[in-house]
Amino acid sequence: MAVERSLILFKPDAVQRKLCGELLSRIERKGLKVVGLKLLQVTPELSKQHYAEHVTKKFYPLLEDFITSGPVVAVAVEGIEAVKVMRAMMGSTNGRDSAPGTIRGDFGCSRQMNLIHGSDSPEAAQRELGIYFKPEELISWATVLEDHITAADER
Ligand code: IDP
Ligand code: MG
Repeated sequence: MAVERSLILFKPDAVQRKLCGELLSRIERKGLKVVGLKLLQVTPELSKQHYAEHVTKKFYPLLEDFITSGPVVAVAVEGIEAVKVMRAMMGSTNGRDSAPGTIRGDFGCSRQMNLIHGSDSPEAAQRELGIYFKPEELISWATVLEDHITAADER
């Protein structure tokens, strides 16, 4: 199975609500590996680049206002099928519909202010990681716990 990387953002609402530690803790406890991490301010230009697929949509101006309203935490997450695993942990887009146990289901009740972004495919992840991280900011490292997180035939 493929080891993937996903671009995760803790959105401005998560930073404002002091939930970054909780969200990072969930990622770590799941067994995923953090290979990049930074606090940054998203600019309107960066928002348009990131959300290129949504720029022409009616809700985009509100999304840009929201994502540029304060700092975000960008996290590069690595693991077997990391894209799918993160999307499942995040829950569906609207926090009011997200299942309890998911990040959006446990902490959110908004469609827009839904705490976290996660790439929706390995191809999107590659593009988005390139927007938020320079190659040298992504660090490959080995964990001694690997043997206790996945079986040899899954790697
Ligand atoms: P996703 O984050 O679950 O992949 P997308 O449909 O890709 O959801 O939308 C990107 C982001 O835009 C959402 O996470 C949410 O913050 C915001 N958003 C999506 N749909 C709406 C809407 O109808 N109104 C306002 N904001 C929206
Ligand atoms: Mg999306």
